[in-house]
Amino acid sequence: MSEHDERRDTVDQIDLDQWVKVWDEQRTFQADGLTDQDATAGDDRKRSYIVSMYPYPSGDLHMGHAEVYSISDVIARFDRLRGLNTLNPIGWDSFGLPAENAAIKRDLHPRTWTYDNIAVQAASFKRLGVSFDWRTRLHTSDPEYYRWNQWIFLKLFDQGLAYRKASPVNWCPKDHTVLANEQVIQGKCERCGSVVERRNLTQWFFRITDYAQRLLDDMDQLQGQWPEDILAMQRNWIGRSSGAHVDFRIVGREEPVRVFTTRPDTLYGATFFVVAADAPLALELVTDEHRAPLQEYIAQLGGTSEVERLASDRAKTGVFLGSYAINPVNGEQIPIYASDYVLADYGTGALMAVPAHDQRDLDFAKAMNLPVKTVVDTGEADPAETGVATAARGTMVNSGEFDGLNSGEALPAIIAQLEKQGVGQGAITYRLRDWLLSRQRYWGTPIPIIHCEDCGEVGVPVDQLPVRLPESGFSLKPDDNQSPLGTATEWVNVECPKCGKPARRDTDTMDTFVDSSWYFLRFPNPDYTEGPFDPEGVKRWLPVDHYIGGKEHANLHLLYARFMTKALHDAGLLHFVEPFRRLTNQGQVIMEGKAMSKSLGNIVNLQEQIAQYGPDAVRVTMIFAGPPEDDIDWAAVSPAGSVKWLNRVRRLASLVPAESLGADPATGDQALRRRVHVLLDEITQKMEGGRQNVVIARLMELTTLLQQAVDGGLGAADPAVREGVEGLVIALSCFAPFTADDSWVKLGHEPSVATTSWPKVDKSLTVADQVTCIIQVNGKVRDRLQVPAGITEDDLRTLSLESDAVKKAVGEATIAKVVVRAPKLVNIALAR
Ligand code: ANZ
Ligand code: ZN
Repeated sequence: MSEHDERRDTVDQIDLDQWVKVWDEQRTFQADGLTDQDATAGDDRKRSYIVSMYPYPSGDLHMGHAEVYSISDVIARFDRLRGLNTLNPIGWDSFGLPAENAAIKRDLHPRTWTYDNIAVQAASFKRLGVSFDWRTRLHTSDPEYYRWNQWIFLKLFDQGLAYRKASPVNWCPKDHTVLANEQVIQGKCERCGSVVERRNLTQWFFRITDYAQRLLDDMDQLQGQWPEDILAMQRNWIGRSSGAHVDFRIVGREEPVRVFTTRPDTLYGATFFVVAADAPLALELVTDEHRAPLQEYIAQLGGTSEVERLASDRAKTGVFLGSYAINPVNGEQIPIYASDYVLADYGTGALMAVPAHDQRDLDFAKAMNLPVKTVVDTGEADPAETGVATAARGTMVNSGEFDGLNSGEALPAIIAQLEKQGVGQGAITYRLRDWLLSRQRYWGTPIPIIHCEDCGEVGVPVDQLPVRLPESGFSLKPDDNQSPLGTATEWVNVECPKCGKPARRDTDTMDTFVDSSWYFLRFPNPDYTEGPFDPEGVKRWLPVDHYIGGKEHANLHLLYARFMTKALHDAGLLHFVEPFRRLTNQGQVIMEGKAMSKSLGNIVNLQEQIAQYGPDAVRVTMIFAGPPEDDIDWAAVSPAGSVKWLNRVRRLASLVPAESLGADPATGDQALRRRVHVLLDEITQKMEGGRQNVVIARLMELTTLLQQAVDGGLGAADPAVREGVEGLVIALSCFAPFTADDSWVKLGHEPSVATTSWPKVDKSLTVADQVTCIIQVNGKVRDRLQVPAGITEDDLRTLSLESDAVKKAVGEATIAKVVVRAPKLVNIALAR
């Protein structure tokens, strides 16, 4: 049969739209008691809240969407069949830059583009048969949603967790907006690929660094439930370092400069001092004579990413500032340099350089011809000669009173001495920076702050929320000095809520990561008007039991959502501190080994696949391709094969006659039942373990087994056949909902199969066959034991010697020999 015929077989025979209608009408996928909680007051069923990361409406759904929602849908459908009250929500992450850029290109309002795409995606989700509870639907670009973004912002603002500061930031010259560090990939804008510039700008931040330690500590709760690599990436991103702060006095300056070091034990080896060239400190420490070269150096810095700046294999550059720092432990004056290998916003933006024991410092020392002084003897060759810094522990040398100590002991001793002298203390630093959330674009949540000359930053009173985006009177075309909201003069100019004087609205909008840091809290009641989320709904459904989405969010979204959850918990609004109990990251759908991209021209169109093979076959193919975490190479899978299998299931279902409906399976063929139940048992276990691809393989086996039973003379009417086919169809409904419901009706049932129960495995049928074993003592039968047919000789020997009848027959005698013929006979010979 050609592929073309296969396609007709599926698409023509199953009326997809009709099934979507049935499920809608029967409210098949609605969680119980979502809106009317009294209705389930006495309901002690466990609840299950399955969330897949909500989509961005960039166009129609693509293959990646089909994959992630296929995976999460299997989990939700399985839970529902297992009798859990299951909530599987859907919403849209509908603010963001692409809408705005598309709108500029097409001369539309970003809203038009966005909501048109949402409508297209919603229809596609229905065509795919994803079992969402549509009552949860939310769009973050609705004023009803972003109002609460503003409310949360103000809450954090009141608690000092939202603040504005000037700092060097990443600026995309093409998108005309700042970018978070996370949005800069190898020095380029994640969105448009332009080389990112460094600019000193005043921006809004959330104080996520206050939560750095808790973000680390609470990972204990996630251990074993989140993929290990994601936990490692988060740990790395938070980047905890312990060491000391040391204050260096500066010659001719009142105020000392503080550095952070992880190696206070190397303090005697500091031979120079380096500050970040782009930190204001560099301009403070430079002498007049050296100002011009410094400014020239700073001018060349733009565009180099942090990763590149820190890279150890990068040639070191810098300029002398003409000033000197004084080493607090020995009073030595060391020259101060500015360089780009020191980051302005890590630690204190300044470091003591110990070239003997830090490779970057050594490279810089070589480039600038500065002295190298070994203070920890590690037994390795002299760094000054080899050019290789020694980082290991060793014996202290050239370090005054600490000489001879092991450097591991010297480290706390030096910290203690610094503390005693009031020039330093033990310290912990995190690589994590505060979350830069302001953006200079239109299509986002307006920041609800009014700037007043007298009162400063004043929060918009909550009863005036939402601060709606202006509908007109603004220009979407961004320029360097004015963000789109800044051009909306009428909207900008308001009265100060505190003093009534003329004031100006903040013209920035929030990064969409703010929207997505709490959306999962609102799903249980997206129309709630008393707060960002319904406390009752949150109590019933949160935290999320299983969160499914892409690995690309390991450092961004997941960290922000964890932070927001903790901040809202601290504000007394949540009863938990971690939002997602369990996390699964699906792989990507790729083509011939490569990520799909327009430039490679290898994009597989989801709608074409659905049109050709039907939604079920596309879903089954996605799942069958491998474990959820693995990439799927669409060139290596066979949707046509899936179509064939699904058609086999449907044919099988149509063969089972009505007369066996309701028949007791125990009256059917027991040999077939045993094999069916062994498979169903394994299928259940693999479902629980999340090995969805293995489940498909077993379901295919089950199909073949049942087909052979029918063809092989047992006949389709045997109650054991019906039992097997029904089990197959119920389990299949997690993967191929249209085919399963179509088959369920063929089997004589009312729809929907999704409202039935997961097949019950009869454990007595899954144990291996038993045989009777005869136990003889000196040739006389003394006992008969029921043993598994596959029992080992050792087990059988032990078992027979434990038999009471055998013990009695042996009495005080000594056993001379035990001959075991597993599984049927054991002969025990006694000594004479
Ligand atoms: C002296 C020293 C001696 C250092 C030694 C290391 C080894 P982590 O581990 O990543 O936290 N450092 C401090 N502030 C810096 C900045 N703003 N930009 C770049 N580097 C900075 O790194 C901490 C170490 O990185 C600090 O310890 C400091 O160098 C450097 F044998 O101080 B160390
Ligand atoms: Zn005022």
